[in-house]
Amino acid sequence: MIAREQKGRLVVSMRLSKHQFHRDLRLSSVWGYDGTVPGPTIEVERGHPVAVEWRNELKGPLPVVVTSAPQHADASGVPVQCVPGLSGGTADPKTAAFSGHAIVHLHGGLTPAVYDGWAENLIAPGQSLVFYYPMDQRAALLWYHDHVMGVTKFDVYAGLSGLWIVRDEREREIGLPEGPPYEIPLLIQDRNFETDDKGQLTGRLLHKTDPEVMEAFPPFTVVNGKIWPVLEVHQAQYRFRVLNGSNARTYRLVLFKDGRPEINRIIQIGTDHGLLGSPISVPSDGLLLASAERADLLIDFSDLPAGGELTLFNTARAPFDGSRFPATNAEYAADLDGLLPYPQVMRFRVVAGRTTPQPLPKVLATDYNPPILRELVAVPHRVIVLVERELEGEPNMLTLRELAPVAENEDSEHMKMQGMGEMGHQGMDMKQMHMGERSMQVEIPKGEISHDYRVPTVTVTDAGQTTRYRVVASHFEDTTTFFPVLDQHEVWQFLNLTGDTHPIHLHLDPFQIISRRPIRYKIPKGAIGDVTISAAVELERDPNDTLDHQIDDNERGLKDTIRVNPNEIVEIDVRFTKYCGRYMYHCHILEHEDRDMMRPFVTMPRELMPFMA
Ligand SMILES: [Cu+2]
Repeated sequence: MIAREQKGRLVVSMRLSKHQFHRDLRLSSVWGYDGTVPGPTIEVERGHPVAVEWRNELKGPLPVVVTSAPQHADASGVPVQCVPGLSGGTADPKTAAFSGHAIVHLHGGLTPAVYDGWAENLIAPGQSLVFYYPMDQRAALLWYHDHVMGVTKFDVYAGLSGLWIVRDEREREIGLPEGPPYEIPLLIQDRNFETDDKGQLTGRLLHKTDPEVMEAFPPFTVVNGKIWPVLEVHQAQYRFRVLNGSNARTYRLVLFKDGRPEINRIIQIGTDHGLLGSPISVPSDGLLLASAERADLLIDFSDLPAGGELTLFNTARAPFDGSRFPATNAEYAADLDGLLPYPQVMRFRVVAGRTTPQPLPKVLATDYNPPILRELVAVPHRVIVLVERELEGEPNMLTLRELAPVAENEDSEHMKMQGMGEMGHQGMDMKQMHMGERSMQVEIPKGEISHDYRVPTVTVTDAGQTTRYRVVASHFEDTTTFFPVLDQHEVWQFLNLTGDTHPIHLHLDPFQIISRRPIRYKIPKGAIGDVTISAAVELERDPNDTLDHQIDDNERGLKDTIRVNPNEIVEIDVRFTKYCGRYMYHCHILEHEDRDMMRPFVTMPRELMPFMA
């Protein structure tokens, strides 16, 4: 769907329809944009605004069976998420009652707040909204997808996602392939299906979780709506626009030929927000893409004989925790415990028709520079911890905690907020909680140690300097605490206190990574409450930590989604430039975002800040 050909005015209808994920599979009911999976790819030109009328013509019920299986593994020890069928679970009646509320977010779009797809501004079935996209942004692969509060994971899984390509003159100067046959988008997702009484696949989509894993990691890899497709390619160089559009799964893609990885056949030229400064090779282990991350790749098939075949494998375990896997073993990456029963993603089959690749310039993008660290020392810093809260009788909750430094004279004020004002400072002792040879100081009432009465703080120790923080917001609906001023650089620090990698996404402008460093931390038992957390964090390596905490070359571009691995702090340089209003940032694992790893921020013009209440 090329916007220019329709004078920049597009109509996209969300519809219930049928889709065949594989030629051997029965038709699946889906919710799709224009009824297709994925939705139509929308192509726009930089600087040419586009208006899209998003029509909600969906009909319920949700075309996905949702279940949580009673056991993590079946009688033979196979994790239930690795196989089709409900695995003893019952279909969730609440999701079956959905009538089809929707809201559309253009991921990566520099979009005014009213058109950004706020998660609570729903379009009911039978309603429509016209969203206006200025498209004053560099060429990049964006994507549009559903973003409804609490149920994004089901709406996207049902089929509501599609690609959106912004084009510009810089790409044409470089001579990059544009459109078919040599530019091909690859939208990678994973899906599972229900089975009937005889164990036969019915084609009905299945979102299955289990008591130990609250994210769905379906076994079948789907590329552009097809399971394990084969793509015929000429003896030529191709440009692949790759997006991980899965709910939760991270992919580490390894191109394989004749039993060996062919990592060097791939040149990466772009990331989330378009061209990198120069062409680079992908990491030697393979190309990592967490949910919502994109890569612009050139793959040269021009030296291969007709009939040659290459396979793209995924070697990333799920849930992904940053751990490595050698590319040479990609063929053998199948790992049931790692919820990766089939590492195959797709195949390329070379057919006759030779074209010599165009030489690629050494310089690609010239419109951005790396962050200048000395200029970031004095800018506003925001600290966010990622935590997993264990709950009795229901799945754990992955959530964010926004922190603010505790001023020395602020403690008594803070205790009042905790409903403990009458105890005052006199009733408190300073006791030390030991963690190895280090210690964390926690204020507790005289007498028995009880976590109910602890003043919750997070201490962060960096090079001997300790800063104490308190939680200022936890849930999505808590008070907004982030009011970034337009054009002001900020440093956002994400500290991961969980065992999984989280792809953190900021709406609106792209950002750049500043640093990725190891941390170690101690969370006292029971210290993660509904809105609180006590933890001691040190910016040094945990002795049990095996990750390298490196920044890959392909992460040094303009990003909108960044992986934060376990035992890690990631710092990003954030600057919002143009649009004021209420936006969201969140983990892009949809099961996390829905429960409750998402928070608002409000961008403001500087001159209005003094008038904010
Ligand atoms: Cu997450």
